[in-house]
Amino acid sequence: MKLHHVYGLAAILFATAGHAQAPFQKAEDAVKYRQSALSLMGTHFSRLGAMANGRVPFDAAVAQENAALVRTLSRLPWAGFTPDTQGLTTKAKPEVWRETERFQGASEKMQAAVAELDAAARTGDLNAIRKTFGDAAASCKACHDHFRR
Ligand code: ASC
Repeated sequence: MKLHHVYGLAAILFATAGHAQAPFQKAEDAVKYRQSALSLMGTHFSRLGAMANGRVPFDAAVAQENAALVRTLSRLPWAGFTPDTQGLTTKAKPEVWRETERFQGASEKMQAAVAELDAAARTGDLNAIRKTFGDAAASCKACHDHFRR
C-alpha cells in the first residue's frame, strides 16, 4: 500500500469515527441504546443524590467518579431517538419528534446542568454539589414531564 493510500484510509476512519454509535441496524437497537444510557445515568445520578441528601456519607472521590460518568453518559441517549423508533412501544411520547427544537433544548439544558454538577464535584464542595444536583434533577424532571409517558 502506498503512503498516500494509508493517509487516505486514515482520513476516512477519522471522518466516520464520530458516527460510530449511529445509525443503528434496527430501530430496536436505537431504543436499547438510549434506554441503556438513561438507565446508567439514573444509577450514577442516584449515587450522587444519596450523598447530596445525606442518605450516605459524603465521599468526594466517589462523588467525582459518579459526576464524571453522568456527564459522559448525558451525551449519549439522544442519538437513539431516531425517527424509525416512533412506532415502537416505549415511554417516549410523540412530542419527542413533533417538538424537536424543544426536545433538543431540554437535552442541552440537562447536559449543561450535568456539566455544572461535574464541575462542582471536582471542587469537592458538598454544598456546591447539593445545589447543582438539584438543578440537574430539575432538568431531568422537566424533560420527563413533557416528553415521557
Ligand atoms: C434520578 C432518575 C431520574 C431523575 C429524576 C429527577 O435519579 O433516575 O430520572 O433522578 O427523578 O427528578
